[in-house]
Amino acid sequence: MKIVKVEAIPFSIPYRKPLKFASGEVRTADHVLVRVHTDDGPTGVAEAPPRPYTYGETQESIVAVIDKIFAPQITGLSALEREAVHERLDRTVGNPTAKAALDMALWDILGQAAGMPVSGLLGGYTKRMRVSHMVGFAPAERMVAEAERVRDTHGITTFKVKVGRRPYTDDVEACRALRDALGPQAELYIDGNRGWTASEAARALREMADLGLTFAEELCPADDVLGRRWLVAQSPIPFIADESATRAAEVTRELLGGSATAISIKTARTGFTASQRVLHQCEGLGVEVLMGNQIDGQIGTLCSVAFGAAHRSSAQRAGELSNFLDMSDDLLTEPLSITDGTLRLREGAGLGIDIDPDKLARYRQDI
Ligand code: MUC
Ligand code: MG
Repeated sequence: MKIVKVEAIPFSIPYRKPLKFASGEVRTADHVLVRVHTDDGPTGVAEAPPRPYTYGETQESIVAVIDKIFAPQITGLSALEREAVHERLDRTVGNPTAKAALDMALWDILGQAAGMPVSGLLGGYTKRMRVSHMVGFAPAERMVAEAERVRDTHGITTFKVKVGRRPYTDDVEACRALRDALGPQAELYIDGNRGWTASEAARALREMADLGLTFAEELCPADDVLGRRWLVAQSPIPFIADESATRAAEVTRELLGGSATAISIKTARTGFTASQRVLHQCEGLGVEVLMGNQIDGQIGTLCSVAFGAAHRSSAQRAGELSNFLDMSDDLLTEPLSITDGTLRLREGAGLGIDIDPDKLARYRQDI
């Protein structure tokens, strides 16, 4: 189980339709495939999605930090020495998705070695999760058409609506159009990706008070410390911290500071080890969690559902597991599919990630 080699392979797969939101947009999945090889058998696999507007990482920086710093630091350690691995990774600040991919690849190794699914090792709560779909910026009628298509094709009835545009009334209009079209049984919540000021967000929330929204996420910048506390104190619905709470200490700061009342867990940034800490922290504090999406491909989505389905608290709510639907292709030999609004776990040992070598050869950027 000794780590003998770590690969960081950049690959690029275009989206059929870009996803636009207040802090950026994604047109191509410029991700990094991470493979951790051991001396006596299993190779662990995961992917890291660069999100420069959220974490400062790029595809090039992820490859560089793994090749130049992390791989030399962890080579020679056993896959069973996860705490020692993290101690070494944490000598470098930041780089959350690079660290998370290494963590999840180690869990994949452990699952394969034990002949057991990672989701079972993590907690084994359920075998499938309800799926929430993210609706990006577009004119209101196109957002409605997308939600209806996703509902009719995949049975999804929970939608996270991207907001944070100016004027904020464009988003109020889009949310109202979605509620009118989807009816009262659909679950809607909003994510501003820090696009509004606290006062714009407060007005928007007031004007949407009759829409039955479940949550509001990151409506204004966490750096607007007092403005955000003021906003959260008057929010009629739980306020989710996403990019403001990317590690356990930030979760503590946001919750205890009154700047958030629910937490988005993203395995793409906290892997399984640190995601479990955040989840337990939230359970202990009595705070709701949601499985978020870092605009993951199918590999990342398999990781999210493995974690989300493993625990009672993360399986309560629909998880954001559908962003891969907009990609023109992916690397798995057997593509994921969402049916009846749910995504099933992969059976078998480890994470069940089986990479198609022809697809990898077609999309990799390093040869
Ligand atoms: C989300 O929930 O915000 C967009 C930016 C990011 O960091 O994650 C995505 C989705
Ligand atoms: Mg978010």
